[in-house]
Amino acid sequence: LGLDLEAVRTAPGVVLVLAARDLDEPVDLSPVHAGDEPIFASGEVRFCGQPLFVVAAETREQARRAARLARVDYTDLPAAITIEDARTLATGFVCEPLVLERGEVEAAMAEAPCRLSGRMRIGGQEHFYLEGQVALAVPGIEGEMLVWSSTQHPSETQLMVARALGLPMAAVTVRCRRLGGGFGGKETQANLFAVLAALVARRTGRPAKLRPDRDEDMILTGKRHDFLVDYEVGFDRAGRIHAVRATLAARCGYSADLSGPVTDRALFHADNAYHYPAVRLRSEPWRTHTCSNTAFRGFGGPQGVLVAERIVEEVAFATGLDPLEVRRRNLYREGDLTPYHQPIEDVPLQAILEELAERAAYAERRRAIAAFNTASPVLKKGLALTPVKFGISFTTTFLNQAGALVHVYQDGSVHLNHGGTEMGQGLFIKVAQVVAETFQIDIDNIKITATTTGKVPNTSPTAASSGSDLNGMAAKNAADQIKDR
Ligand code: QUE
Repeated sequence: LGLDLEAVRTAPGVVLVLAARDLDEPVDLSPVHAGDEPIFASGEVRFCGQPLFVVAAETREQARRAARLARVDYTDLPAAITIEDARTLATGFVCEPLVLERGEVEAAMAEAPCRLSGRMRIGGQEHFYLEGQVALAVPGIEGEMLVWSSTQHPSETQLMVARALGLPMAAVTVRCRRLGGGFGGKETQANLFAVLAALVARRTGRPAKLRPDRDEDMILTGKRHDFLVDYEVGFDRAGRIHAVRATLAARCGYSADLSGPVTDRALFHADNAYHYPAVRLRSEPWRTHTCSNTAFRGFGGPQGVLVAERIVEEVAFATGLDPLEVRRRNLYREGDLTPYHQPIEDVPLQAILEELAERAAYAERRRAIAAFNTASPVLKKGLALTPVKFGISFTTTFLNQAGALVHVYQDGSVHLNHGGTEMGQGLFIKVAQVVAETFQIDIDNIKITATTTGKVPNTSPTAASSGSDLNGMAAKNAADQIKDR
């Protein structure tokens, strides 16, 4: 109903206050669905914690104190907080649902000797990167902007800053030496802080740094998608699965962000390592009035895998078979088709699983645990051996590319730069090892330098289990070319 920022503007140390109405053009932060993610709420607040304005002051402490002085008048609207709420209020989807279908699922389900159905809830998760979100924007000559950002996706941060400032991408440089952890939480979510810092730097002509406190960071930024899954499985007394039907409903939050590819990937993993002879899987990417959920290690894959494993455990319970036996009997074999119609080739699953079961003494340990549990009324133990099929690389296939820039100087020292970001996973060392191996030199001769959009353009995010493969090959390609010359 109203946003009164007078007390904020006149607070000690305040240099600038910007709300939606102060922007020349609306600024949108949506990575995929344009117009879906305004930088500031105006008129309608779509989740508790959505940014309303930014305040710049001489010190961080002054800015934080001033921000508290805003006066906001609200009227409550019906809110969809959970997936069930979203269904009741019919808030709709943030993007198109996906359906994966193969075989005659209705017939196979009807003809299966046994059937069971269930519902499972999979919780979300906060990334809890040790270093919080942070950005520093420094205005340069002729409208240029240099941004240090804790981002897993410098090229997208560059694009967002350029759009917000009405600059060509060539006038914006985004730099990142390393992140204090990412886990998916800085793939798109870093953009907000970088763009806010850049907007302030542009207006004031001064460097601007934005570092939210942990609580603000947690309230503002997206998390792992929680899911509500309804499933039905047809099977026989030997524990063989005949048919699976499942709906994977996800809480996406107020905007699409990466929820499309996340919920797609949940379906791509809802078979885990098992052949479903007939299958129908559907995603429901629900819009809710909560923070916009985002990439998080596995990117929907873990949620999908849990569905398959719950089904296996239910079948084991219903048939009285050991769950490992149910897993064995349903493992993919050469020539099987996945729900996404990919033929399974070169499948080592069976051999790996048998070797692990043998070497880990699975059967003996299960027996020992059963004996322990019989004798122990309160403390209980458990043991599972679970295979995983995981699809590394981006489902948005054009993102499966990388670049590197390698210089060899007169003294033989090597300057290595590539498009990946280092966030504690050891990527920089791995890529340096590739270059050292290619040149047949000691790794001490290689200087690894900060990731910057000024050296390698148009990079993909460091994500999708692909950072080492993509950037390592780009660096190898560069080193090979230099060696050939
Ligand atoms: C893991 C993934 C994907 C990912 C991030 C991950 C993935 C994918 C995208 C994606 C899609 C569209 C975009 C974008 C990223 O991100 O498969 O920036 O515009 O398609 O951590 O598997």
